[in-house]
Amino acid sequence: MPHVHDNHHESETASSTELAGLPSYITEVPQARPHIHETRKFPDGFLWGTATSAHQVEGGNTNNDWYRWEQQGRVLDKQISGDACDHYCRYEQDFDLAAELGNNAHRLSLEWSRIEPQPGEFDLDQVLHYRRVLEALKKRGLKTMVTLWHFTLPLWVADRGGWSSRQTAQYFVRYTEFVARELGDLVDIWITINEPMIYLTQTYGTGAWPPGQKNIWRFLLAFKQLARAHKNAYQQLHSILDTKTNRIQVGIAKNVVTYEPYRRYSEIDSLFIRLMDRLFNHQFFKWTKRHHDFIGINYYFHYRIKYRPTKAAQFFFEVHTENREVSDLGWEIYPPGIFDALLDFTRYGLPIYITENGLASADDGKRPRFLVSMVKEIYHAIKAGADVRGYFHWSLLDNFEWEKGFGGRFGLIAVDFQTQQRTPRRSYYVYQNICQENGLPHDLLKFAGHGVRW
Ligand code: IFM
Repeated sequence: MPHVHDNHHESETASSTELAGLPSYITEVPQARPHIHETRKFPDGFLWGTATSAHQVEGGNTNNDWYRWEQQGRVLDKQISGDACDHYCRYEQDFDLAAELGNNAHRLSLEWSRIEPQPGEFDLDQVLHYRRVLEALKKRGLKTMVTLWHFTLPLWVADRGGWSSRQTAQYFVRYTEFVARELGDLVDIWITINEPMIYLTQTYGTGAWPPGQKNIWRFLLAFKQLARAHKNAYQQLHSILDTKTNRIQVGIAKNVVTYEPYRRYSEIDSLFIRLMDRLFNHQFFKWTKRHHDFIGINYYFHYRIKYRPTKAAQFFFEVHTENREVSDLGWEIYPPGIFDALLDFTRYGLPIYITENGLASADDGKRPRFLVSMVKEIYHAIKAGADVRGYFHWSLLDNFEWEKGFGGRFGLIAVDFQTQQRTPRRSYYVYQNICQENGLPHDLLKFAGHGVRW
């Protein structure tokens, strides 16, 4: 008798029951299958990378709204980003570590406030800096995924109303045009905007991020403007950079939350999560139809939601995590959610990149298993029909985690913020194994548990 296990989602060899109209990943009946010792291979050309953002790693960003927020003591324990990881100066060393990791791609963001410190005035020295950064990646054989805007606004933009002002979308397109002309030759994949819904929730919803205005109207205004900015930037990038033989790829990085009713049989919880799914996960795409060449998914959250009509301040819901594995930040760890998200987003018929996925774990205790389990789910999602083209782990380095300061340690590489020393964690070597093999070797799978559903 063969040793039989690992049958979770293993539908590729399973026999199927025909049910008219339903997709094959639903109709195919998972069956026990013989033990496979080979590496679970990913498609050729799959991108394996890590992701960072300028303000979180560079250091020395003093011309944006986050700097001012930090100076006002609005970050946990009044921390400031300061030198952060000093990546602005140490990027060569950091990219050596990314290359040694076996990565073939890297996602980073440009700091708008450096490139355009004053309205319409562009700083060519900073452009040259980013040119060197992108060249450093190319030199190491890494493809570049570049985010134009990752949460920080130049002070002059913030002072003119930020995203709740109609002008900001125009400023953003002018900045996009400049970057496309100056750096377009070094960018492989473009992300216009990072996590619009998280940004809106944290700024005009909870007020934890600048400008810290809890205001539903501004929330909606900014929502519209972000969608407008993305559409215009998308068109601008294509009109400048497309050639007869090459159409560039432009998208966003969308934080996707998978939802589950906390009270399994509660109709109100179920109804509420459908509403949340629609608004949080899909509304932005509805407003920006035909302006995406791929779907970028940042996956961190699985919410077991209990609807609470009395909790307007928390958006009418509670998220429950009791008896669940959580990260250092208390976020539930739920790898099967990435499978569900990937399959859900096949509805757009576009290629998908996982533009972020990661875990806060200072002692790295949970990250190796987390990583293997996530990659396993992605493997199965691909087998079930999702056109996934790449995985970017958040993050290469420990970094400045916004209102939480340096507390959430997301790095495959630990950073000592006093000495700037970098120390690869155990999970760095686990990821290295995956990247070098372009897949999940059996030994790793064994270590995470073959039959895992987390
Ligand atoms: O650090 C953030 C990043 O800026 C956006 N996505 C989620 C990460 C972890 O919270």
